[in-house]
Amino acid sequence: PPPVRLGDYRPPDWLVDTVHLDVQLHPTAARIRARLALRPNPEGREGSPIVLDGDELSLKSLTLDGVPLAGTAYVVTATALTLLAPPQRALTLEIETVVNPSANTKLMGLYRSSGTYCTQCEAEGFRRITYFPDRPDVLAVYTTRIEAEREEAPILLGNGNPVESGPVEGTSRHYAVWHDPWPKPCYLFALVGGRLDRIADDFVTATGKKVELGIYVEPGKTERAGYAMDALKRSMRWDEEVFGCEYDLDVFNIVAVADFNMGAMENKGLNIFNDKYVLASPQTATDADYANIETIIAHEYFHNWTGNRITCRDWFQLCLKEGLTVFRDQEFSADARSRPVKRISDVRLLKSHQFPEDAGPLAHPVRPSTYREINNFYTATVYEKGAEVVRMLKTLLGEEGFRAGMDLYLDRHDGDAATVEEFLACFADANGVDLTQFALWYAQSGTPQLAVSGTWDAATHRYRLDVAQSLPATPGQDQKQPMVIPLAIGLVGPDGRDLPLTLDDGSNAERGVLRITEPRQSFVFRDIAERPVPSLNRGFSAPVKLSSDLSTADLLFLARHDSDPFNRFDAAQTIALGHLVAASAAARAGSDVPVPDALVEALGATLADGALDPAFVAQALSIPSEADVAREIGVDVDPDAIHLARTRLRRAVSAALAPQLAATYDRHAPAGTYSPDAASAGRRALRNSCLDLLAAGGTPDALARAQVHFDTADNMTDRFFALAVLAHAAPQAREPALAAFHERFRDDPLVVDKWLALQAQIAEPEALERVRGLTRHPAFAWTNPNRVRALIGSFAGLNPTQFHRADGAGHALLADAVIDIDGRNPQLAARLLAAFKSWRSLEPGRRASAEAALRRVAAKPGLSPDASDIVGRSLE
Ligand code: HT7
Ligand code: ZN
Repeated sequence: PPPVRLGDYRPPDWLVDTVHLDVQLHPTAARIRARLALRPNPEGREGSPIVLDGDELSLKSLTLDGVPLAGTAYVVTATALTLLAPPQRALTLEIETVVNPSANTKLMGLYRSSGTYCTQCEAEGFRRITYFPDRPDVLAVYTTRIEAEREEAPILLGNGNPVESGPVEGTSRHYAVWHDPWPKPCYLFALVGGRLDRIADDFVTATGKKVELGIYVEPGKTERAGYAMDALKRSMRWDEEVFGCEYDLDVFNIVAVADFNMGAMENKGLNIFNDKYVLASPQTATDADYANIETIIAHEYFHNWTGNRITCRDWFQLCLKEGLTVFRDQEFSADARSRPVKRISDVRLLKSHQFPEDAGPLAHPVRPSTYREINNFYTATVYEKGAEVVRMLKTLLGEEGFRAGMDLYLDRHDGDAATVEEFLACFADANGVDLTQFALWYAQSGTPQLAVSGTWDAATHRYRLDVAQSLPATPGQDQKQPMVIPLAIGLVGPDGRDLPLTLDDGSNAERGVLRITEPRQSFVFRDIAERPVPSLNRGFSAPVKLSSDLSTADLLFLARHDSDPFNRFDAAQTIALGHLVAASAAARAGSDVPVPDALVEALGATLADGALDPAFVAQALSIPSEADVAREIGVDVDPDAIHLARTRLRRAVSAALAPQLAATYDRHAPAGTYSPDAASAGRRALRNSCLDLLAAGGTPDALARAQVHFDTADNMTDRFFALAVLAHAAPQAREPALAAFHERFRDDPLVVDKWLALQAQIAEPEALERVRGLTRHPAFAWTNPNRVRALIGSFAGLNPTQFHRADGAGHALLADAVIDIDGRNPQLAARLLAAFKSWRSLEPGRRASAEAALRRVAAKPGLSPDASDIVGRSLE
């Protein structure tokens, strides 16, 4: 099919006011009767046919206003049901379809997960349930009657509020009716039927309305749902307090299922979750799992306003709900935990996932202008860069201006299917500003580069910053225009204190933010009596690649004194990265370069600073990843050389700081029973970082410490961290530890996923055979996305030396897996393929094997549109 283009958008020709669904659940033949009240759209084309989307549906009957339609009145194809010449007035269509939930391995539409019936409709899954105008700008009020065998599905859930339920007289079946009063697009439709346990709670909204809350999980797992419930209630309160958003139904339900293509889904009043992001107990979940649960519960809940009450006009506007909602969940977690640490980890995620996307063949704007397969645009660019764009809006407008814009957006567009332009207009109108140039952030792909240099004039006490911006060419975009970049800065005096930012004309850099709008700009600050060190892009105020003329000594100074915690962290990372790039080149040439004293000094000073938050110190101690170094090198990348350079650096740091690391480790011994709160998690993170760095030295002492840590751990965070240390650094201890861990958790699939993922990341040549062997392990299932992502996804995404093996076997393994998976679950296959996104930056030999693997996938007969879109763009 031809690509879909933003410029071709036309309003729908027909609207749907109400949808009545009667769903008879059955394992292989679920019957769906849909009654749609349609009317011509005054804004559509007059006299048009009714075109309803469909996919893998079996049509059983069709009536118009109660009269069966003649076979000549409509046409059914593989993708649509078209009523050729319908009367041009309000009318009722009744459509009966049958689908096979058990055979639905794509996990889109109505499917079964461990026997539970569930649905996934975003982006285009509703058309796999019934014929419908499956586009987000058709909003209707839904009433759903669900019927099933009581034995098989005692729980029946739908969107909105429960209306009635009861037995179907004279049968073993029962039913439930749900009504959702809020008009919604069909991608937010959901139903669930199954044998599930529930934890219940309630929440009283700001205006005093009581909401019944339920979290449904597989039988026997309710004890693991408590943290998710707590996170949900905190999210509901936060959204009232920070954005004035109150919940709008009598119930809010969450269901956790084991087979799910993504993290979770924000269906109105009935969120469906990958169980990985609901279930947690100290024995089975790590601190990172708890943090993810908190974030994702919040994210899906926040969609109730940003996504559901205000939805997207079309799928090009995806960032309107996703970027904004990620921004909101980031802010929620920042308020719930440490703001600086949250910012550091969000930026690390952005740099590791979005920057490579922007730099490779899959680069696309935050709001793309064309797509072949919308499922492939649920990307780090739309989500994470989309959130950064919203954050920049806040930085430019200030706290109050941003809130005024949000208030206007929530008020003006409640009930709408909106666009990015409409979103920006609210901020422009509320603040009396022009955001035309800002809108380029949505349209231009690629990561802007900022080159900054500073000059201090001792005679005039002036300091000048020269800033140049550029944006590299990206696929389909050769010519770029300058962006508006909010550059938060500080000028740090020799005593470590920030100097006043008074510009030459007497004005102040508002809130410490410079507005970069031109290709080249200079800013002159006055009354600067001593040479300052500039702290640039504080808090990562703009998602740019920044280069500066700061010396290592300047960076070291910032690492010690910057009042901005993000830049304190970043300064040491910049020193480490600079060294690793040089050391990788040296390793490739068969030599070595000494580790800069400045780096060891910076890390040592951070470790020694008792005033710092342990979670911050843990982040600061992390040496940039191999992927970070590869990205920095950019071309002709040799993963083996990078690995060697990084291993050497970690060993050197370990040797230099061993006594301090051991002392810090000892000082952070657990006190009391496990709690997932941020402060306790921070202490564990620091203790584990110390253990990791100590073990990088490979001394018998350090490895013995890791073994004790593993043997005595009383929670999953410590146990799994120690297992990882042993698996990576202690080949002799590896197998017994892995076996003991598996033995203990063999019946717990989410923990087994950790075990699979860890083995897939071992940076040794045996990893490939190990991964192959694990695909035959009884714990592994090609049909479960969590298992596949844990094993195959971790190998391709987190084991650069082995995935990019010089002999091409790693690339071949991924190609084989994708070819196999694609026939069952194209979305999963396409997501795995994205591991090739930086293939062009590899050295020639590896580049050739990556290309061969991609071409082999491309040549597979019957390749899905999902996978063929990714290989096509990757090879362009
Ligand atoms: N809005 C959802 C995105 C989504 C999805 C979720 C589950 C399975 C398939 C899916 N396709 C798209 C999740 C979110 O971002 O909130
Ligand atoms: Zn979302």
